[in-house]
Amino acid sequence: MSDNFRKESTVDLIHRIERNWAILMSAIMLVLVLTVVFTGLHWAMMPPSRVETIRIASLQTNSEFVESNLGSAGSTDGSVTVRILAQQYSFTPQCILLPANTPITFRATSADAIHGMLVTGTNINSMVEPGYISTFKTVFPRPTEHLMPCHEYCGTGHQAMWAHVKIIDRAAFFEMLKRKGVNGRLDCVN
Ligand SMILES: [Cu+2]
Repeated sequence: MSDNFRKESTVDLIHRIERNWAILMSAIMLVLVLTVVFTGLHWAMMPPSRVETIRIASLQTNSEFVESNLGSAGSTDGSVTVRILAQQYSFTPQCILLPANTPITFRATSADAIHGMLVTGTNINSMVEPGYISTFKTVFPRPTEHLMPCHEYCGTGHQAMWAHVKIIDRAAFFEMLKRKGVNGRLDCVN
């Protein structure tokens, strides 16, 4: 009788422990899902919207990421597209120049390892992978400056890999772009 009672209580104990772990695991999963929902809605945190591939072999000879095409370019609809190339251990351009109050499209890719692109104080945060183009659309509300560090460990020089993002007055930006001509590309050096 007492043996039987002990067996049952051991089974009950195991069930209770298993149930408690199941509750704990469910709670952890719920917290993680709610974190994703909260950061998505409240901070507009989201993965880059689509997957676009690019051939690495011709990246710097025959693609939109050739050196002369890097930097900020104007579009006929008044928006600006900035193309950025990440490679060990720098971004090109080193200082990105953009206008305030203008729709901006970031297009970035890597020539070697996996890098990251994070514009501090904004929701721009993306991996930059060889063979893929990371795209991000945004509007900067006012002239200011941001740091843009690489946030994916990419090798021994990783900690020195960062760029500046300089936002200037819209009219001044387009005045500079006009002086560069139709295929003009801007960065802070111009
Ligand atoms: Cu890097």
